[in-house]
Amino acid sequence: MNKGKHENKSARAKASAADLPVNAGYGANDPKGDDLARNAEDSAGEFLTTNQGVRVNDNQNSLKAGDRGPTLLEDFILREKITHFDHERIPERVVHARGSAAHGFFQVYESMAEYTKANFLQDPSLKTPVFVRFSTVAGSRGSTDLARDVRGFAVKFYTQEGNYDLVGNNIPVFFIQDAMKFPDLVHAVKPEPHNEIPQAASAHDTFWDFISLMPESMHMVMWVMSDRAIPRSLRMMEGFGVHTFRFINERGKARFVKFHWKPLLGLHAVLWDEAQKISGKDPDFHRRDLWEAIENGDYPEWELGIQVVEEKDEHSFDFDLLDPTKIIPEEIVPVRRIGKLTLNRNPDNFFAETEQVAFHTGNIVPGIDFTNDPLLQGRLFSYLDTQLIRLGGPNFHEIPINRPIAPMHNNQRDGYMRQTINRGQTSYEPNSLRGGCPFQAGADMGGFTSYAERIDARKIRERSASFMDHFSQATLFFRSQSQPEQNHIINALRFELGKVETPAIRERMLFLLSQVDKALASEVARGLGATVPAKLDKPMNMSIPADVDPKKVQPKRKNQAIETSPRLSMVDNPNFPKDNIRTRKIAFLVADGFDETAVAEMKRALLTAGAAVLTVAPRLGMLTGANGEQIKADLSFLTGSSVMFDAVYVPGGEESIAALKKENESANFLSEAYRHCKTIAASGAGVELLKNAGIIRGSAEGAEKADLTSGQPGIVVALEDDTKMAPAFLKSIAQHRHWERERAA
Ligand code: HDE
Repeated sequence: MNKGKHENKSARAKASAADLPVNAGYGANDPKGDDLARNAEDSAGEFLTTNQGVRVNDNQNSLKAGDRGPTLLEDFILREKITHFDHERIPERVVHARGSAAHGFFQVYESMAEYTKANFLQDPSLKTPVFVRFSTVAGSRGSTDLARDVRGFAVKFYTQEGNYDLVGNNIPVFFIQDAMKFPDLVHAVKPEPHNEIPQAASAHDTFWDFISLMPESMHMVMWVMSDRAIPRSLRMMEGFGVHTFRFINERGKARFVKFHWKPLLGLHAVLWDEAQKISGKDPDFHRRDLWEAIENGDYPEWELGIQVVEEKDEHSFDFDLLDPTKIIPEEIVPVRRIGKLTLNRNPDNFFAETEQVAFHTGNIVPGIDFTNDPLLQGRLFSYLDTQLIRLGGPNFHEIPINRPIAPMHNNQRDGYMRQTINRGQTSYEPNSLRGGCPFQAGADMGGFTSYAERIDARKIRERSASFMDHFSQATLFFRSQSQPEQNHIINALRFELGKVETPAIRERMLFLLSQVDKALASEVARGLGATVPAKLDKPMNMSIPADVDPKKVQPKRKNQAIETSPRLSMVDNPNFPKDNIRTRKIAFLVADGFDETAVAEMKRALLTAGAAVLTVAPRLGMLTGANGEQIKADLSFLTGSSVMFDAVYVPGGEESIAALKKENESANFLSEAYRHCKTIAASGAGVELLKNAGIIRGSAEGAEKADLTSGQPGIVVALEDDTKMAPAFLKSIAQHRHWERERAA
């Protein structure tokens, strides 16, 4: 009888998966998709019911005593509906509350058996399902996507050996070296406790107060003040595992490993002015971009990179491999790209999947192991613990998005919301009553064995002396940036410290910055109308135990193997050639009377190169071209804005340009795109609109005809039809931004 019941259940599960609309995305060869389908529901063609399955006849009115009478307590339908509603919220994540996620898969390029026995890294034909959640750190669940912040990059691999979570960030280092400081860091960056201001911003006193007393944070501070903290798209940023982990192969040999995610669309950011404007125009900018890319079939892709270090080389660097405020420069240990992550399916339900997914650094599989990085060690405790309060009990592993596709059997029992109906008399081990089941797996049967690292030490509460170089890599990062990127860091610091109200905090920060780079500190000071102090009243590092002599724990620089690392820059990074415009968004400014041929030809060229084109016009509705052809206005100057685009094109058509000239917004649109260093193109009468916006001055006809540029970088113009125009425009967009213009400005 039991067997029959079981069969019915799986038949029903199959039926419900099959009933789902085709676009639900559960494709063949997607074991996690199939697993999720067991819980998916779609009400198409169904009656409305209560949670008990009773059909509801009236969903408009509560049950009352008479026409205008009080509502009756007996109204179980109303009570059930309202009670459920009252309990719809769960606590948001204490950090990384704002996030967006997608499903996909990972495939290794070739077997990594030499380094690791992890099953999902052996067979290039194996597609491992993944769920990836991107996030900001400081803001609450409803905060803007474009806050200056670190981005979380958390990947759950549903491997055949169990779930493996690589819970990383888009910045390869962290603010602090020891988990003990994490609550302090987070309290400092979150809105201030007395007035809950500001939201999703580090630009306030408590954050910089803390940082100014924690010199170990200076390397991370450089990254967070750089353009890395305001990505153009979640699809265009790197990811990093941050800590050093271990790979273990079948023979038990261990090596150190650092993980990287390299975006195939390149590495791009927006400007801070743009970020702030996007936060108003479209606070969901990153979430929308990720969602739309996947809906359009432009599946985001990253390559998984590894830096491998032999155990014997553990101490051969000028930093400690266990220190999470340090990178291994790629010039010293190159990154080998070993596989590809593709995101190809949006979640069906934000709450069920993106909100309820529970990542945990402790979720590892045989072949991967931890190191003694003190930040990682603390995380190993924190992630499981936080889910207990956030998801309400110990059974969150049963929530569909969290359950593994690998079989799961143990003697853990009961607790709130237990779903599994464990059969049998025993819930302990060893047992004889059930033949010892479930039984332990030997290492040869895939049983996890921890790496037998030798430990021979005293129990101490101390920071290793090998962790004390807080500035060298901050300097390396700053000096590896191009001039415009350095300017952005300086301006970001001027902005952030400019919002700090306590002069002593600014002063301490200026002193710390002077330890990174003297010119950086004096430039920031100039913007703040302050001077860099020659010394501090108190020791630099105030994050020290009560009984330790502060002098003993002050930062010490070590000689560095390299002076610059081009792979730390976004502009000059040899890993990311600026050679494509895939999925970039281009605005066409048009009005009635536009030049149809120019629009059609430029659109064709852009679409062929994988970009997206949207028309922006004085009003919505259909627009009629000079020869009577019609196109739809996708956005008006009210609903569209230049900050939502990567480049702008103004096609000709006398009437269209005359109409656009009358719109103040067209000049704003263009001058903002110009200020943000974006590529702007115009053809025929369209060139007039650029003149109208003050982008081209006087008559530039000679230059325009000669080289299709106005003599200014990123401004492509042609007075007459010119077949070279589209290629010139495309090449210019691929550069992403033309920073020379910023300097000129
Ligand atoms: Fe986290 N972190 N973290 N973190 N973290 C959380 O877990 C924590 C750290 C990261 O999309 C929390 O489920 C401690 C570094 C990501 O759901 C919590 C320490 C890195 C996410 C937590 C760190 C991260 C989190 C909050 C220092 C980059 C979002 C909610 C010892 C390598 C995952 C939750 C998602 C989330 C603790 C430091 C990445 C409280 C104690 C370093 C991407 O458990």
